[in-house]
Amino acid sequence: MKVRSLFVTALLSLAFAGCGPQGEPESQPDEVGSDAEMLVAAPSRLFARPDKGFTELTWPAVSGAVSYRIYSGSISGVYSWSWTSTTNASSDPYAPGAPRFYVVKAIDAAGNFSAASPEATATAFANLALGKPANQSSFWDPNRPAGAAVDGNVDGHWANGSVSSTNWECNGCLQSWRVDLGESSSVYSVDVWSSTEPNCVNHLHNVFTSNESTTDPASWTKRNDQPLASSQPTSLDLAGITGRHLRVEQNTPNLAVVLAEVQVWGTTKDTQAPSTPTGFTGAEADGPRIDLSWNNSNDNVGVKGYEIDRCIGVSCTNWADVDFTSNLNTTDYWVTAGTTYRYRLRAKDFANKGSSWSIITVTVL
Ligand SMILES: [Ca+2]
Ligand SMILES: [Ca+2]
Repeated sequence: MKVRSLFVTALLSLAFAGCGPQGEPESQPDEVGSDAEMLVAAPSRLFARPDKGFTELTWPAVSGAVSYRIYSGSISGVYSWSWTSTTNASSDPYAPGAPRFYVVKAIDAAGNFSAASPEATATAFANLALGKPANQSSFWDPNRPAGAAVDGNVDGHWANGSVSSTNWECNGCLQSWRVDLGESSSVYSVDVWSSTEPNCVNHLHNVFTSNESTTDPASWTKRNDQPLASSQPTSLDLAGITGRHLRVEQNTPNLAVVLAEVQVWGTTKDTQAPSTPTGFTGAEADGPRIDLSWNNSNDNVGVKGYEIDRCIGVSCTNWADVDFTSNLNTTDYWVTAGTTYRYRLRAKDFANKGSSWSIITVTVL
C-alpha cells in the first residue's frame, strides 16, 4: 500500500536523523499502529512558500483535526524530520538555500493520523551576501572594512565593530559599497541595514545590481532611487532578477556610505519554470459569473502565484488580465449571458518564470 510504505520510509529516516533547528526525531509509533484508522481526512493541498531563511507552509483546515504533523526532507518522498502544529500553518527554518520537500497529516482527538497530503516543495531564500567578498570606494579606517556589512551582524552602533564606512570627502564623487555574490544568482529582495549613529541615519543611498563581471558604475542597473527608509531594515523587492554584483551608493557627493549590514536574499540562478497547472475548470454560476479553479503547480524554488487571462470568443487571442492570485481559484464576475469566454492560466515562480498555459472555454447560457 502506497501510504503505508511512505510511513515506513518516514520512520526509518527519522530513526537515523541527526540534529536540526526545529524538527524533532519522531519517537511515537503513531502512524504504523494506526494504518486501519483513517478516520480523519488528509489535508487536500499543501502550499510551501519560500521566504527569507524559512519556508511558510499552509494547508486547508481538516474537519475533526485537533493538530497536524508536518514532515520534511531533502529528497522527494523521504522525510527526515517532523513536528506538530495546532493550526493549519507552520514554518520551517531548516536548510535555507536548498530544496525541501513536505507533506502534512491531520490528527484527530483520538490520536489517529490521516493519510499524507500531496507533497509540496520549496527552496527558502538564503542570504547570498553573507561572508562574500565586499569592497568600497574608499576606507575610513581599518576598523570599518567593507566586509563588516556582510559579517552576519546587523548591529548598527559604530563602536561595536560591525559597521562598514567609506571616507566622506572624495572631490565630489559618490561613495559606494559593493559585494560579489560569486555567481549569477536569482535575487528576490535586499535588506539594507543602516548605521544607527545619529549622524548616519537616513543618509540617502541607491542600490544597483549587475550581472556582469565589472565594476563600471555606468553599466549597473539602478534598482531604487528613493531614500532608504528610516526604519530598519530597508527592504527592496527585486522580483527574482538575475544578478551577481550589488552596489549601495550615496546620491550626495562627499557623504560616506555607512552600513551595518546588507542581506541579499535569493537562490542559485533559477532556470526551471513551474509545472503547468492541471485540472483547470470553469463553471458558470448564477450572477452570472464564472468560477475558475485548478490544481497547484510545483517549482524548484516556489510558485509565487497564478496568472489568469481571458478573451471573448472560441478562438480569440486578444488576452486581457483577469487575476493574479496565490490561491487555486478565482471568479470572473464580468461576464454576459450568451457569450463564450476563453481563459488561459499559468503558474509563475519567484524568478518570474512562467509555466506553459492551460486553456479552457466556458459559455454563459
Ligand atoms: Ca555587520
Ligand atoms: Ca523555478
